[in-house]
Amino acid sequence: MAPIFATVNWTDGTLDAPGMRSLVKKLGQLKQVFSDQSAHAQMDPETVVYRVWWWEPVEAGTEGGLFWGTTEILPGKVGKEFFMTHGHQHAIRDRAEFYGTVSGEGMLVLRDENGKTWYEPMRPGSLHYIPGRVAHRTVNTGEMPFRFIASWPSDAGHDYDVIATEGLGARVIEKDGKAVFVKDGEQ
Ligand code: PAN
Ligand code: ZN
Repeated sequence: MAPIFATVNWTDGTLDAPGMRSLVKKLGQLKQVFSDQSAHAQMDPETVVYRVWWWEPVEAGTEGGLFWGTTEILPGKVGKEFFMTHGHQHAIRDRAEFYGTVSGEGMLVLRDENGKTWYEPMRPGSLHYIPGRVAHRTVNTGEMPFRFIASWPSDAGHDYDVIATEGLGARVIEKDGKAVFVKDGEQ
């Protein structure tokens, strides 16, 4: 097998890989994920919220393979809610994932299949194991771009439907100048 060669810059998370893929998510594509609909309506739908660059060294769907990617969430808020990713479960539910923080500060919001919701603070160097069957979303709670690296199974797939309709059971909002994790139904 020919060697597969890619490089990652561990200081800023940037990736250089053969056939690298990327996507951009703008505010207009994330309408339903933020709670303050009137604040959302007043913002420019072209505002970039996050970007993902990733490497698929094997074909998507390959059992036993791995993918590698960098996510950057820009700083910002919709109303009091910090910019965040859409959030998902893996389509093959038992597939786990690693996240490792490169720069900035954020929170990893998690929800298991029993509806239990919790979070892990993300800081440069923090490493996060997301078990299978756990829905996940990341939030930029700082004033700088927030970047983290992820590695996930090539057959995991992404299921966005549950998060789009039900959310994750909690939101991260600014209160008195601080990022606060607030469970649904709490103040
Ligand atoms: C990550 C996420 C990435 C963007 O690579 O896909 O951070 O978040 P959304 O997929 O929720 O938009 C990952 O968890 N892959 O499985
Ligand atoms: Zn994932």
